[in-house]
Amino acid sequence: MSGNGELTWAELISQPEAWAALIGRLKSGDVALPVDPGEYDEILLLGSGSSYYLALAVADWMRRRGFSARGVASCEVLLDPYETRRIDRRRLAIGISRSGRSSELLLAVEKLRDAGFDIMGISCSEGSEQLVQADFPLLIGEGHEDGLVMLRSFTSMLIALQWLTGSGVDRAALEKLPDAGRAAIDGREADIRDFAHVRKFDRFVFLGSGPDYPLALEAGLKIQEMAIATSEAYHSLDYRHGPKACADKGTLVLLFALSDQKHGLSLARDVKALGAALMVVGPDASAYDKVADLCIGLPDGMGQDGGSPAALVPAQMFAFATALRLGHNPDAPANLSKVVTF
Ligand code: F1P
Repeated sequence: MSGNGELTWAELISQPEAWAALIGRLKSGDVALPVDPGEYDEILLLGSGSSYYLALAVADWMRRRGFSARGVASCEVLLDPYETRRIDRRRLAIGISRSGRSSELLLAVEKLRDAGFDIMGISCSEGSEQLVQADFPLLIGEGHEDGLVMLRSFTSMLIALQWLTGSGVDRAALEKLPDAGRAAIDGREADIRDFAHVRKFDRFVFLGSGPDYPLALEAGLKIQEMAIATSEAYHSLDYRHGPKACADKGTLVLLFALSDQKHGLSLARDVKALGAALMVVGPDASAYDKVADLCIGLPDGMGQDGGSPAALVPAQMFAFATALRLGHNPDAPANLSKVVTF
């Protein structure tokens, strides 16, 4: 292998500082919503790859705050005429794209515009086609990345949209994120790296519920992109309904701690009984101390109504360490390009 993912690692550990800078600009009003989503009957968030999972995460967040929001993959908008039917409702599409250049997104947005949607675009790339074409562009420069894998672009765009559509209580919780990120990186990096090497894991499962489900999907994608391994992500307890048949000693299960501890602990015990290794991430991760192999706590504050961007950092670090264990360079993943155009 040539290269040890230096660029990717630098961008991964830069997240707390990027978030702090972004939160500073959000507080000062320098970054503001270019349009009021409250004026619309329906909001459709769309993106591809990580940006699709981000669309799911933000749609979930907005729904819990009273908006009628839905997340969808750009390709579904492009391919399914139902998504672009004309109806008599005020509709806003929020296109999400780090590069602002993904073909599906640009084509999907054109169709949505023809169907009567107003278009907001969020991107980390200044002057990108998506931002130029949007009625309401929003640039999050702190999320800009030179690496291929989406890390701080994902968390920065998530924080921005959470802040801009959240309440005062939400914003107070978001302000704690830079410290939470630093604690995970400075305090737990060695534990996570060691854990990634403790067994020759060859199966990677990510479980989460509610706001954590999109984060589980994104965590699984990090394993695919960085460690060039297959991964699975499920709604937490759904793991018992078939997927657990494949679990064995080579299986890593990362569980985003459940809001209901009784069900969470019961699932954790089942996972361990299958022989898999278990990592738990979340505000009450310590409750899993006696069951899990590794618990990564996070400060409370986001409550049960928000997936914490900081919860992704341990999963990103695990994927990075696994990539190196398997001899892959996260700066140059096989078969992937930074932008998919056609
Ligand atoms: C979306 C994306 C990335 C992925 C890959 C190709 O990009 O799917 O998530 O890492 O390299 O593109 P974008 O539309 O957000 O720029």
